[in-house]
Amino acid sequence: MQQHPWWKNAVIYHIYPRSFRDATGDGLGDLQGITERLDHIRALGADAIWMGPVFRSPQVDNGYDVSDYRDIDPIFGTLEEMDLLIETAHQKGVRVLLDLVFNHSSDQHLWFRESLRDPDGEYGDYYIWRDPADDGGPPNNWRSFFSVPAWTYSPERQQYYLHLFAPEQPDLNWENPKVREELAEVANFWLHRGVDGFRMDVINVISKKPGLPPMVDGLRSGLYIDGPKVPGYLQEFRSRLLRKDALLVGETPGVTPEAARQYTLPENGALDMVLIFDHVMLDHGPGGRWDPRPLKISKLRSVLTDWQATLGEPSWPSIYLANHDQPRVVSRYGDDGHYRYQSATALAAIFYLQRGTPIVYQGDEIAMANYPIQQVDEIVDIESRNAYTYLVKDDGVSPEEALARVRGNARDNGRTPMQWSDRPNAGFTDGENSPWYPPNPDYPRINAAAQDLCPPSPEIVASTVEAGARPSSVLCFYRRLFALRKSSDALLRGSYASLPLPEASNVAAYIRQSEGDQVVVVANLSGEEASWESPHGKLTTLLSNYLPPSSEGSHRLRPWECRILSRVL
Ligand code: TEU
Repeated sequence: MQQHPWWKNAVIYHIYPRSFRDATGDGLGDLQGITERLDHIRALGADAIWMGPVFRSPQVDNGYDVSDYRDIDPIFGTLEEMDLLIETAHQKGVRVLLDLVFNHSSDQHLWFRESLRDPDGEYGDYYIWRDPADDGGPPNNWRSFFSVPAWTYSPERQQYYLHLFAPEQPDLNWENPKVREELAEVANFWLHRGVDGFRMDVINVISKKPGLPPMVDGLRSGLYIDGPKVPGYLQEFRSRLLRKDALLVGETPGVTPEAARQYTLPENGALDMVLIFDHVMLDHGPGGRWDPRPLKISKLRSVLTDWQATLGEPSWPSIYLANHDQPRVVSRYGDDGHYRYQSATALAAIFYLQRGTPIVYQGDEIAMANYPIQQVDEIVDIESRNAYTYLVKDDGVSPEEALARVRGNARDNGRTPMQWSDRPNAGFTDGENSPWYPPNPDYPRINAAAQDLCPPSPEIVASTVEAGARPSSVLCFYRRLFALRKSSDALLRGSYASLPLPEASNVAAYIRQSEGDQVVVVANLSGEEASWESPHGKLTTLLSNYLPPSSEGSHRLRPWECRILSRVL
């Protein structure tokens, strides 16, 4: 395994295709739109794109229910347009990662239709079927991630089938070697067409505990999270790939530190990186995602530090602020009002300069905010809508309270159309058709075009922008941040060591270090002034989100101020 492969230096840009750019004018994002906007991605400093699923799908879960793994859904385009996207991206120095949804397919996939029709046929054992329990009910008490029971009865087959997500997303049976072979062949079909790797959806739930024992206290870990055969399945999968250097990033909800290390140790030949979840659950109350609580910075600090330790050498972390399953980070953990620029840039700096590969979710580079959901009909995402329904139906929560609890964390918040300009529909679509989801009403003010006027100087140091000038835009800051990262051996390869801070402090700080190069990163993650003990030595400002930057040795941090300082001992 190469010591420092391309993806350790890279920045990955995460595209939610249906909301990125609609080039055909039907109101839905498409492959042509992605090809058309690759320059925006390249200018950010990104070296690869991860595209959410664009395969044929009934779109029950916006493409995470695949009915044909080898074809492009017509709403996104054609195989030829995918080939053109891959070719154009490569010409621009951008690698392409697809999103493989291999824990489950759509219930409209041929395999499932055949499995249902002919239990003894070739596909009979491609899914997880079980006889009813003695009382005629489901085989066990498992609940899905989407609030519904995890089993659905088929009168045709007179058995239940397992689905850890929606009933329209039956779990594939990875115990069946034919299934594992089929899925490796799907991956090779796309590698043959030139893709460079994959994000693998919920890949740590593909192995279920033998006997499918009952769930106790709602615990999934060990039951079907990080199940016993996940490492072996992944090693076998990698061994079958056309390209052994294909990048494999596993999405691993609920992954334990031990399992994450096991999946990413290079000698294990499983995954290269995992997408962890601890930092996107910090505002979950006892009732989970739909029982939100304010974020405690001390908890965020320890999560960041703990996972940097867990995935230290020789593992390698991925780093993300948000994605299509999460609310917008500037609304969730920052301040999408007065300190929007400062909080968006401070969060980007403290996250993305850690050791690991940054993954930027579309729209975060311009600080897009949550959609102002006022009524339940504006919650169209299946998981979020189910959460609302079951809060009212099962938990006896009032509709008003249920809306208040769901609206802030609903997945719809991060799925509104990308805001390209102040043109109608945020420049997402030029057609007569309205976008599939309305753009955030703040798009005339918050859009890429309005932020694209970065100071001419590509230099990194803040001083290239006249002292006292209004800070540049979030987009310009992101560009500088990733240019700085690319220019610094400490930030690319260096070690990570957090700086101690009092429990009550809202500051986060760490030092990245490689031979002779030290970079100190500090951010005040609050809207109040804060203080910190800057480390001794000669400090020089490389980048700040305030202009003029504070004096290097200043212990004072303004609201949401971040500083990136080089340090010479
Ligand atoms: O999400 C995995 C997952 O854990 C989801 O339950 C998600 O994290 C959830 O919203 C957290 O509350 C992946 C995809 O990213 C998601 O879009 C799909 O809906 C899901 O798998 C099923 O394929």
